Amino acid sequence: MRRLALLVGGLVVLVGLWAFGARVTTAQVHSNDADIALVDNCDPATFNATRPLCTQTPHKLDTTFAEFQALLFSQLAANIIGHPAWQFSPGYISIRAGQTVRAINAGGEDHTFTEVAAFGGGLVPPLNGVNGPAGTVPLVPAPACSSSTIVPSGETVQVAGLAPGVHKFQCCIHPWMRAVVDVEH
Ligand SMILES: [Cu+2]
Repeated sequence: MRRLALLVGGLVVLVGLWAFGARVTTAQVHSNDADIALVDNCDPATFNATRPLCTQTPHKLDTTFAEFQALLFSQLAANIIGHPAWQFSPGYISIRAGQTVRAINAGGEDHTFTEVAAFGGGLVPPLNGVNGPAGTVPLVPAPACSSSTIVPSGETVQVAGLAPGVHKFQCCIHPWMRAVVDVEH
């Protein structure tokens, strides 16, 4: 229950920060846009047992909360690995300067698509490894996560005006969801 309490606390903080976010806006579809899907496989029946976390989608999502928790940590070391069905896909794209990146939440849970200077933890302590197995070193939240914007299930955001070079994006709820956007010079 302690983990659940922390989770709720983290989500409250996250919702409180919803309104902020720099170059992320709701999307207008342009054929030239590059797409990254934010995906998960949350089973509504078990994820919503204590509070609504998982939206029913047309595609049946069926990873139970217990299955999600079982794959949060590596079996080889006390590292956060996260369930592999929670991911940014693809995890790397190369775009031309001036192209817009669209991040589409194709899963059932809330996610964020937040640019960070370096990959780090998110805003939900248990998902950073707090209270994890003995020996776990919790991830330190990425500073940019303090002003991240939630992308609800079924919604899309676009990120425009990325400078040439390498940009890192992560989910500030599930910090193993990551992607690199390489903007051509
Ligand atoms: Cu996420």
